[in-house]
Amino acid sequence: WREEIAPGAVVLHGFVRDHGPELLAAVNGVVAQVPWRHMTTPGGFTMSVAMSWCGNGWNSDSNGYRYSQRDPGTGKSWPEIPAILLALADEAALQAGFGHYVPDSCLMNRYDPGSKLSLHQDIDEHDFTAPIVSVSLGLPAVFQFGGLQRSDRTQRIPLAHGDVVVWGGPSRLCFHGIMPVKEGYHSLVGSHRINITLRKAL
Ligand code: MD3
Ligand code: FE
Repeated sequence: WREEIAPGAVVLHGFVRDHGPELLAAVNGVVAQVPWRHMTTPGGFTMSVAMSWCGNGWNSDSNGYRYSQRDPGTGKSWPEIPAILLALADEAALQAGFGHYVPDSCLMNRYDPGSKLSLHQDIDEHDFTAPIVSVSLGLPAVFQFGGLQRSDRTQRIPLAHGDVVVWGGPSRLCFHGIMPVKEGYHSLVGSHRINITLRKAL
């Protein structure tokens, strides 16, 4: 079912529940080319979340975060966004009321038990008018969703395997994070949560 948790933030519960195997195959195809890696934050901390990506890729170093079309190491373009992810992003954005959607960047986050993502804003994209589509697979997690100030109170939203959330309009710049993922086992994904976010970055 469809649930609006804040203006512009729409949860499509179970939207991709029946497409787990194809989505996981798409993730694994990308990961074979861009292996999971733990990035360093601009503050010098190693993230507990492992990341991979396709489309415009993600770079974090002492200069902060930045999107780039190519791997600065090899000069090669990052892998293309798999067709199934483009189709799903378009369908989800339409269903959530944002119209047709063509993302140019896809970040994949892998959470092992204990991994978390601290409260932050996504402000490195060039176009804040475009929504972000996120897909949750595997172990469940509790999403923290706040306001435009770090100190604003947060609501906690459980996200399960197959849930898709579209974040646009006034929710686009809200602080958000993921609470530490609990130990567990998912029959398809194993002991991980995988989140896929599709964006217009450049
Ligand atoms: C709300 N990832 O990669 S996805 C991230 O589950 C990130 O891996 C989380 O936050 C995860 O930056 C949450 C949902 C999400 C993504 C972007 C947002 C929620 C958002 C931007 C604005 C508001
Ligand atoms: Fe984020």
